[in-house]
Amino acid sequence: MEWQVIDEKIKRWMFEAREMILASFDTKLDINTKSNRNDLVTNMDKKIEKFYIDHIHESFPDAKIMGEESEKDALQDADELFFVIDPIDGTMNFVKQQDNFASMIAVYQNHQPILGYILDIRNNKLYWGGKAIGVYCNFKRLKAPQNLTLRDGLLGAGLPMILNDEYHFQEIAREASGVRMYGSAGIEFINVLTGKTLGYVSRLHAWDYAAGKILAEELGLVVQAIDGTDIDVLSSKVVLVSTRSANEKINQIINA
Ligand code: 2AM
Ligand code: CA
Repeated sequence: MEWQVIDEKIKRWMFEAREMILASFDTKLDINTKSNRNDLVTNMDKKIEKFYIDHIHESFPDAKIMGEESEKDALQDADELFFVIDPIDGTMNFVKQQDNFASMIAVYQNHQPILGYILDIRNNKLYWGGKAIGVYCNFKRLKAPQNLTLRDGLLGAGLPMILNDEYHFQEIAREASGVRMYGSAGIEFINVLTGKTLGYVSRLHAWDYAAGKILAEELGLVVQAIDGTDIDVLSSKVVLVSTRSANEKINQIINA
């Protein structure tokens, strides 16, 4: 199938989802916890995921789907198309700030990643693209970010990395110009894609990093599971996305 056919539909669904999410700010959210008190799900996470899944089933009846809140097909089950969905990424920010959250979709064809989408809901900016397509913010093509060294830029991180000093994170943080924590993997990936930060490291599920990985690699950034395992199995792991130069330094510190 031509990627443009899939692309046109996904963009339409995502901007429609954005309208539904913005409209929900005027309603009372139904909020529940999942794995811990900081891991939230709302009626909107479930509604948007169902909205995406219903459209996928209708347009691509044979596609397999992995969604954060419901369906959990595996990549190896897919004959042709495989969709990875995070309806609302940064649910805590969605609830507490109504800002700094994203909606994300990644598409695999014949087991290969082909398209990634991260929609910054508040700013109405869709970061999208894929292999041999390039990466765009809405209609503008993004340039590859500068290959900054760890010393010369800001590093995004998930809080447990710092609290538990995972993988010598405190030493990594001291080497960087500073550490930033935005609370949404999607927003963090956008910051790395646009060169606002030189990297991001956090323990993530497949739906948190699938879209960002496709876009980051297309821009020459390096995406790695920090324990050295294969990242393409789409399981939960500590993921590092960064400039090539910062990746080398961070691995040096981890393996010292
Ligand atoms: P989510 O909002 O889609 O759950 C926040 O630190 C970032 O990490 C968010 O992108 C969040 O995605 C993700 N995350 C992954 N696992 C998480 C967990 N167990 N609890 C809270 N956030 C988690
Ligand atoms: Ca989510």
